[in-house]
Amino acid sequence: MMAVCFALVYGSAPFTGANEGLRHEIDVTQTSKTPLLDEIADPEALRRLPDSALVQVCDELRAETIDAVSVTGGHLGAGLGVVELTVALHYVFDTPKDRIIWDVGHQAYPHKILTGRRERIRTLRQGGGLSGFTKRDESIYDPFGAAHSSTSISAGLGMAVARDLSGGSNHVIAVIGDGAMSAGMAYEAMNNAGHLHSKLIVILNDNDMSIAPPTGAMSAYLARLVSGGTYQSIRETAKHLAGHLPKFFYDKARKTEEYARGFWTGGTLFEELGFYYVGPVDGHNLDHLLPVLKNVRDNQQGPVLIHVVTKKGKGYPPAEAAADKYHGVNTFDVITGKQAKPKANAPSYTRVFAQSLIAEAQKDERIVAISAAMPTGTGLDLFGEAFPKRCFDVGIAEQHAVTFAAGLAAEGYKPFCAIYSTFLQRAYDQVVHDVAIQKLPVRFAIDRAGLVGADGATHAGSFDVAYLGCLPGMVIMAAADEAELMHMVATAAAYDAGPIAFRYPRGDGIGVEMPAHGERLEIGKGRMMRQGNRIALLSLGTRLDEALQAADQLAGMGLSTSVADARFAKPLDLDLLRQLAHTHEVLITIEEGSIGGFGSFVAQALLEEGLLDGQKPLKFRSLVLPDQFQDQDKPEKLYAQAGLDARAIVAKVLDVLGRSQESAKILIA
Ligand SMILES: Cc1ncc(C[n+]2csc(CCOP(=O)(O)OP(=O)(O)O)c2C)c(N)n1
Repeated sequence: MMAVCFALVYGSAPFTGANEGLRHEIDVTQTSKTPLLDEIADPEALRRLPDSALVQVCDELRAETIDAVSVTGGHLGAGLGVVELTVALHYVFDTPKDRIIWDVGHQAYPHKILTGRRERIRTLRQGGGLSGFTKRDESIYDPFGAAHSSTSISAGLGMAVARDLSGGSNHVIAVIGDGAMSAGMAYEAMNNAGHLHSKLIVILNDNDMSIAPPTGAMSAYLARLVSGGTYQSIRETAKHLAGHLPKFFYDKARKTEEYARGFWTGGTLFEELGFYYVGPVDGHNLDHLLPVLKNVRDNQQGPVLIHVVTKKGKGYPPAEAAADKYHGVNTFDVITGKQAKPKANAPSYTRVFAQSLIAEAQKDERIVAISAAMPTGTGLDLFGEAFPKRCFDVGIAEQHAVTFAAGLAAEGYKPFCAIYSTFLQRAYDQVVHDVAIQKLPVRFAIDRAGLVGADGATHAGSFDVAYLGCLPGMVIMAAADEAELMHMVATAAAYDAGPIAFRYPRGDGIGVEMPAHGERLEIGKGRMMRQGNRIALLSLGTRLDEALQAADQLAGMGLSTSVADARFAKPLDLDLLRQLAHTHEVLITIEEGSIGGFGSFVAQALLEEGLLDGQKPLKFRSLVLPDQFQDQDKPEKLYAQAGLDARAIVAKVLDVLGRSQESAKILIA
């Protein structure tokens, strides 16, 4: 249905070039009016169609993907680029018995549509809806969940070895992008795969894009392969590979020469790692894709890497024309491609970070900035414009980013490592071993702290306070608003005694007045926001606003409430803690983080200080994220579920005071 609508709007214009061969041969789109996608309840149904129907399936699938994402927002460009590949893989391989593992998983919307999830595709990334990534408990066609990049080859190799150990015969296919191929994990996996010689198929989906244009030598190397500079003729390659391949394999390869230019070229690096390299193959041309995949399926002996060249955003002109190829989009108008812009009353935290850092860097030329493939997401694109030589995008390589920063710090530079909370998890040993133990003053700018909404559990910044707070010498700040973030950037710029981190959430600030410049905060000192005498709310981060609202409501109930902003999770402000503990009946901490973080540090300090076992015991509680992974939804809903909004804070206070019936009523209302 959607395909028909889209064809009406665009005619056949967006689908140029890709499958001209098949299109001319059978001309399915012109002769058939019956939509095919409606008949494809699962890949079995797809496999019952003749080859000649697949161009039409691709056209409909592309249109359906565009229409769905126009309603939900989400990742669009990556999925559009793999429409033909998705159809070809499910057509050639026997899924779900054969395993397809999509790296990152953000390109899997067409795969979801083909694998029984079309009915729910317009619930993508919504509360209770489909995940924006692959997810094991969502479908048997998602054999491995993802969202963080560069895991597919390792997971695929594990599955291939499991198959070998149990005497199975299924195929395992890992589809990984050229961006994801910049991460160390991919090479660790290939190195191991070459050694184990298990039958694993890696499809390198090379669209010459990450979220931003890819950087680094690997990207240049792939470009050289694609540009033809290293193309070899099949005969030369056959000679080169003689002795490595079954005869039948390159007999087939020869036959495909006329339509698969460059088939069996010398993919030297991959070959050195123990893979048979096949490609580059035009990933939008089914005439090329199908025989290559069938050959590999039927003749595979060990690990094979198929280098497929695609275009991010393929087939949707606004996406193809966009600088980011519509990597991630808001809801949009299908005809114009114009995206809805949420109204913002305040600059985003990311922007405030970038502008504050630029201001600091103007004063101090030792400040440098590092991003791991997220220049726009972290705001470092702005820093890079201001200081091109002092800004480094190292690719999807968080581990390297951190140790690279440590090296810069060791030589007296002031590196700001801007990495989302969730992605910094990958570099934990580097934070411990290369930074913290050596007391190197690396500044960690931790964006997307707390719950992030539509991207769900894989992207939630839940754990950084817990995993950094246990490290000796680490200083951790959390901004309560955008002005605080500005001060924290200044504080980090001025702090040279060791590692320092500051966290801030996704999205817009709350619209506070911005100071003219950032001011250095006293390390380990919080601030009183409101003075009361019975209840004390001690907030870390942007829950402060909810704590203040809760204090208003509590005051309305006759409960005098203090509110303090801790600013620092480490070192703790012990004076502030003592004062709150001595002068209040109830102390409650609130944070956008997991158990084991700020609340746990406060509890430990209260115990150590003997503040919980005085004559009149203090009633202490700690509000943290629940001990479960929360699926995607609107952040405010997730925080309400987590018991971290004003209403839940009030309910908690009443509960602590023994007024549990009133508390329950508030929570039910
Ligand atoms: C460990 C990690 N770091 C950063 C990201 C953010 N991220 C998501 S997709 C992406 C780019 C992926 O590029 P590529 O693999 O080429 O796939 P494409 O989107 O081009 O299809 C990045 C950097 C991530 N998912 N995981």
